Amino acid sequence: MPFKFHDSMINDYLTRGYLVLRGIVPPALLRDLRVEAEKARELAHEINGRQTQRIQPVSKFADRLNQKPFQDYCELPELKEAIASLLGPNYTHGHVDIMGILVDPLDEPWTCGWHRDGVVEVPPDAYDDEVKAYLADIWHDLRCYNQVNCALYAESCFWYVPGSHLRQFDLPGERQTRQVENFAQQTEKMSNAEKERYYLAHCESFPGAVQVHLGPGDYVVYRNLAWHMGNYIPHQRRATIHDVVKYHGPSPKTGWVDTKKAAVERMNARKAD
Ligand SMILES: O=C(O)CCC(=O)C(=O)O
Ligand SMILES: [Fe+2]
Repeated sequence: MPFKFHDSMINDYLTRGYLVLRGIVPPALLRDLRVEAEKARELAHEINGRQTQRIQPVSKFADRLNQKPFQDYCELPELKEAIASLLGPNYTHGHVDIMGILVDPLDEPWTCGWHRDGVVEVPPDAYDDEVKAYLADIWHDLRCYNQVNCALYAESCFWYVPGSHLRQFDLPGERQTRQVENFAQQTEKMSNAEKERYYLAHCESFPGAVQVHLGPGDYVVYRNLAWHMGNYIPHQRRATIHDVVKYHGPSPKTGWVDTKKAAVERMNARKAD
């Protein structure tokens, strides 16, 4: 059945923080994208090692990857219309100079851990009131923080906490594990099956966590200030386009890089005291 946008999807996106546009990539384009994504997957492991989970951006590898299917994806009328219906004019859903391909690691299960994008860019000890105030100004601004996974093969790697994008504060049990947990050390002596179960338990134990199951050609757009994570298994193929929905207009707010830098300096000064 061809994809059809329903107005109720706007409410779903605003309240849950993520929305799956089921089967929005037509089969002919899906086939062409898979051909290039297979090459990208091999290239990712060739360049970044067997355990790597991504290659980015696609345009950097124009000598090895045919850009045409990715450009067609960026121009796809169904996606253009759906994003315009969801967010209004002046947004783009695909960019070859930003988009990556998320791929399965070859040897072992792996996870990136629970995080809120943006927040995770600041060390937990540096996440002080000034950083919070900066983010508070744009936290609910729909022009910012819209991210995308578009699955070329069925996959269930992505986990999300619906509604957590609506609050900047955390609830009991909501704890950043990306960059905080030493997963490699904790799973060092485990078999692959044990690691797989360990990481799955890590996903499931987070309060309110939902596993997002994507079919081939499904496009999930999500507020990435919400709690979310990726969980990767070597025997399940993954080739998923990873991109943002980008707003084209006056920048809602600048100075994030300086804000992060100043926060780390304040943290270091506190530690030196
Ligand atoms: O692999 C995924 O689906 C999520 C990746 C992610 O959360 C990130 O890159 O920040
Ligand atoms: Fe993320």
